[in-house]
Amino acid sequence: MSALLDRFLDDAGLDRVTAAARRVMTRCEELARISGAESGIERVYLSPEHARANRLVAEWMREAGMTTWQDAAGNQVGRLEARSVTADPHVDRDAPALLLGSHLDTVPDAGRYDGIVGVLMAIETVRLLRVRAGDSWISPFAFAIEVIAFSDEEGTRFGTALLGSAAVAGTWDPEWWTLTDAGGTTLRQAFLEFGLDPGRVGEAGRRPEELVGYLEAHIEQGPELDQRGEALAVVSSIASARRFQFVMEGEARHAGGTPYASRHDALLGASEAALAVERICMAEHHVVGTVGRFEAFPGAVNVIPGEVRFSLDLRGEFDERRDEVWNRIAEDLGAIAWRRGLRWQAREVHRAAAVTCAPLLQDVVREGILTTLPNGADEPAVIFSRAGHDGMAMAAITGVGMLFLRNAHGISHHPDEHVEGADVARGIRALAEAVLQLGSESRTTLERIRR
Ligand code: HGY
Ligand code: MN
Ligand code: MN
Repeated sequence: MSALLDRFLDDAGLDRVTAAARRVMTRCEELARISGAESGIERVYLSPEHARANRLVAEWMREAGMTTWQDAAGNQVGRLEARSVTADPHVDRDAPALLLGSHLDTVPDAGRYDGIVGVLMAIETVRLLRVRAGDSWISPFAFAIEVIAFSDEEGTRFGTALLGSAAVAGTWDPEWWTLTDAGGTTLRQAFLEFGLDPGRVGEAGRRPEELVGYLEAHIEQGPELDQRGEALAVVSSIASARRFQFVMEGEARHAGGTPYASRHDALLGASEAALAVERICMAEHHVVGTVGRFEAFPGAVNVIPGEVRFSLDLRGEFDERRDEVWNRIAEDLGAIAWRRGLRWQAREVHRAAAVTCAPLLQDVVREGILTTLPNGADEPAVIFSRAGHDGMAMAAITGVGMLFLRNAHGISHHPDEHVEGADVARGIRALAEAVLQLGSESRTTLERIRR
């Protein structure tokens, strides 16, 4: 399929895409070395590693011709101004921006590509599409192109996710300031220690009219593309999410002298609860529940656990189904606690609605993927994302689109996470083509994206 990109690039076009993919892979390795953990990759919000990664990515953004800044929530941003439609090659600094990007933060013991590869592919897309205007680089379109490296998609440090993108979307919740990390540092203190002013977090907010849309490339974090033998997919929607922190309380007693009949073992109660989550969710389509954190107190080998603190990550393709499943889980927890003479409480620490990707952005991602396939190839895969993404927050102010890349066996949130350089090259081609397709749309069409 003749691609706009082939006409846009010079003869060395394909070599430039290959070189871009190689740079992405090398830079994923470089970022992987910025970790707060003794071994493995861990980069959390407002940490020294977050600051180091921002500085490095800002350098790469500037090298691609962008002006850069760190916003009031610690997101790293780069911008290529729009070409003026009135006078060429003048620059239109007030034009809305197409936002490309992903996140730089990670889970503990993370892989190298979750989030990171999307940020780097976005920078390479800018490098491929930029045009000269005097002594600076600008976007070839009537819209600016920005790359944003979100700072807390995972929620690893404070438990609630999408903090960086929530600030950009203007949905920051002041209640979050009292969230604490494992060491007891509040989000407010962490802001101050990072050099940010909590009182100015609102300045990270973007107005809908400032944006054309948000388009993110990301690894699938599931096995579907690998099983289909395909490299890329259009994302149709992103699963809704709810996260809870539980406390299950019983009685800490002597492990030897306490008869079973008088035990109120919080660990056994919480274990039954975790198994109930699995049983209830497995009976559902497109609802998944995971107990990822589980701590027993006092944690001595010869003491019956008097308290267990555990988490629940619950997702569903549709908010209503997810909420019905939550109600059934809560009922089961009540019955387990009653039968075992335990008390339980749950605190919801995160909630994000399911997001349907904007039709026009799905279309241009599909067009982009088609240009990476031989003529006559089947339609590209269209996948519902069970993984959460910053687009869930960004949907509050603009249209969201996503391009998925195959990652081996769908392994993610693990050091074995892997993506092939050849698939990254295909992904960059598809992303650049999608942006060019948007560039050929009229302003009124583009304004429909965010509705
Ligand atoms: O949890 C998720 O789905 C994403 O990787 N933060
Ligand atoms: Mn992740
Ligand atoms: Mn991610």
